[in-house]
Amino acid sequence: MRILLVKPQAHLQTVLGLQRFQCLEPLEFGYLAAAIPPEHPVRVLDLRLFWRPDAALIRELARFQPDLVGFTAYSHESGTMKRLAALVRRLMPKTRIVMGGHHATVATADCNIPEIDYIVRGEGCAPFRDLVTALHQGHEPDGIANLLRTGAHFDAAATVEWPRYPDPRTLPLPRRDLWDPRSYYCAWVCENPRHWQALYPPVAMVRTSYGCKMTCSFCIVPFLSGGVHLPRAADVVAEDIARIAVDHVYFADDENFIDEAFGFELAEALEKRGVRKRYFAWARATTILRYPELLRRWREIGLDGVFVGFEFVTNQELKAVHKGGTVSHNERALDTLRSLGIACHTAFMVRPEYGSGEFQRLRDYVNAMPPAQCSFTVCTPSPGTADYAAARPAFWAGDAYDLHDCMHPLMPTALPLREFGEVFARQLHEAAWRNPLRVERHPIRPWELARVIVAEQRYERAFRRLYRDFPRELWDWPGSAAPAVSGQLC
Ligand code: B12
Ligand code: SF4
Repeated sequence: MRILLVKPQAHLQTVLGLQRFQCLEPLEFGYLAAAIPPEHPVRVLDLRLFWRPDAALIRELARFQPDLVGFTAYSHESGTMKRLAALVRRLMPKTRIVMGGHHATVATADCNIPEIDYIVRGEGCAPFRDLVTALHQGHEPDGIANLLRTGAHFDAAATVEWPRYPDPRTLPLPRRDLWDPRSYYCAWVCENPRHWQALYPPVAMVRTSYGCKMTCSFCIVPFLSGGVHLPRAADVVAEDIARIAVDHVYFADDENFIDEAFGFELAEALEKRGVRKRYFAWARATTILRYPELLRRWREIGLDGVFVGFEFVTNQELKAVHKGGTVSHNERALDTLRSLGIACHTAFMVRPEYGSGEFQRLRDYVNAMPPAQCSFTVCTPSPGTADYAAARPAFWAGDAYDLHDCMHPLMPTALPLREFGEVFARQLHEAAWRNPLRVERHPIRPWELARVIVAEQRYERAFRRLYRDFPRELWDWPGSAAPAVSGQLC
């Protein structure tokens, strides 16, 4: 079986703008490739890296002649993924097509189209291995857990339950030989950078655990993980990290430090092996406050930055989404990180119903904060959550998965849409000046400085033009009285 694994390129300028700051490895394919018997040749085609992605796919199909093509997609990429699946079907009618990843898991019925043969929900290693084995033996897969056939065989009842994540200790070490590690990067911010330290180093991605014990209502993770945090074996993760060719590691966990014992165990395992890398992790404010010693330990072994979901600047809003923390927790977590010499990436959300007053409040708050890297998204419940089901009747146009990038408001905005994007862009612009690298005037290599300035400009422009992704009649419509629009957005 010749297997081609394809990651689509996003169509939204907001996501492409974000990609100018970070583009991380297609780790999902490293796991899938490691799970199947080695006699099957596998190639990874990451279309995010191409100027002309369709042409790149056509070229690769002609060269490699795959028997099986696998696509992955977040929801905002689902339309592109379907279009590419149709292209593969047209050019290579005998090639089987399988779809997996986040969108396939949370919106499985949306992937039940003639251009796709199989859908894998949840963690993909075991179902993918069994699918490859069945096809290799010349029969259609049947009775494989979390694998659905499409069309007449589509089993809608099987999509009702969430797929349970397997014990991460059963997962293989991901293959990292299928892509060039130098193609992946992240704008790397730290509190005390070395002089002329690279701003855009090559970055690898590692998952040390899966899931989260918390229940924020907009987030899909509690549904997928059943409210459980599942770590991999510490020595296996240490081995995974030790094999990585580059020096910087971005963790793909939902929450890195929520399990204190595992956090210490992994730090020990890394130190014992003499692994010396720089790390970027994700953690809740409450975790940072609960386990400052764990953060200190990780600082010692190379933790440079932590992404913290601040979400909102009022306790009322935090309570409404069951964040389980307060504004004061956020502020103290930021102080704790800074006192440890760890950079804090503070992530805020705005609501579609924000007017000028709420945007001003957010601006004032951010401007009064100690220096921190800031990012902003639009609070958008994930497909599959109860919040999503509750909000859906108010969406501009049904599910609109193609706009689900947590940057496009899916519900009518209080400000006219054009103004919403403008105010959002201004917020990004001002917050960029709060970045520790700027505030503390760390020397940056001139070409990297130019690169980040262009990235900021493009990202802001994407928000200024965000209204163009919506039908024209919505562009200047006062949000509160927005008309119901049917049909496809974007
Ligand atoms: C790390 C991460 C990122 C990284 C990027 C990772 C990358 N390689 O590009 C960063 C921080 C940049 C990021 C950005 C964004 N992210 Co993100 N991200 C995650 C996170 C935490 C882990 C994803 C991951 O890489 N896991 C590690 C790999 C190994 O696991 P996996 O992807 O799940 O793959 C397994 C299975 O899904 C399956 N599988 C996957 N693909 C395929 C394909 C086939 C053929 C098969 C058979 C199986 C299969 O098998 C894989 C192997 O185990 C998830 C949360 C989560 N728990 O999934 C959110 C998540 C995927 N992100 C999300 C979102 C919304 C975004 C952003 C739009 C947010 C924003 N506005 O900034 C951007 C979009 C970026 C983009 N370019 O598209 C949402 C997706 C919601 C949705 N319905 O699509 C999630 C679920 C977060 C959430 N809580 O809602 N993200
Ligand atoms: S938002 Fe973060 S803390 Fe809340 S449930 Fe999701 S992963 Fe856990």
